[in-house]
Amino acid sequence: MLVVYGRASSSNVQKVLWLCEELGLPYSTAHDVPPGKAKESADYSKLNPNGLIPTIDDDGFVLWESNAIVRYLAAKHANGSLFPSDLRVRADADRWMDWQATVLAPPTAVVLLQTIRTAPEKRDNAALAAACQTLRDKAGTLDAALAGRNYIGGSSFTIGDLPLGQWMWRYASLVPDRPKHANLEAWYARLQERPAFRKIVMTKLV
Ligand SMILES: N[C@@H](CCC(=O)N[C@@H](CS)C(=O)NCC(=O)O)C(=O)O
Repeated sequence: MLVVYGRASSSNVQKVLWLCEELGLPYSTAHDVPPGKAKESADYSKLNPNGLIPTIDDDGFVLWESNAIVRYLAAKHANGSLFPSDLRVRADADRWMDWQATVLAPPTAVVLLQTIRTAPEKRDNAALAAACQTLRDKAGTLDAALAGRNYIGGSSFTIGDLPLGQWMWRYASLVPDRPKHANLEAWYARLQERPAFRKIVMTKLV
């Protein structure tokens, strides 16, 4: 059986768990450690030399890097649906996974650290304000990309929506004074209709 290593509150773990729930894949979880503690286990570091979560073990095949895991599981179990068979449709959706990881994740990490993980009197308010503003601007980029589309890859829900969707929950939960973005809000409402999104992503941020 598929084993997903990592705590369920982690943004990167949620991409994988959400996909498993969407596909109805049986899985078990392991290594549910508090934030910052993932690399404290020598056994876990043998699975993932980065000491980061998630990692999967799929009947002996060990893989880390959340987006690579999502691509692998979707290609294996959802080829032609969440993993589009049309090369250009797939590439279109897929690039948003990398965009989330490289463009959205760094400022989002600052916001998480400077809000729910830091007492108000100890916060770096300048860093927090700058990260929030970056995310408001990038939300505008995503809003424009969603014009005329139900999902980021087009009319159907695909792998591209998973990293962005977990980010959207954090953006909507933590960033104040968000500009009105009609396409983004309509897409977010569509995600919230999905039981797997509500179960895995719309949970307490820690
Ligand atoms: N690029 C990696 C990043 C993984 C990552 O940074 N995971 C965080 C949790 S979201 C982590 O392991 N932090 C250390 C910890 O929680 O101990 C991926 O996408 O899998």
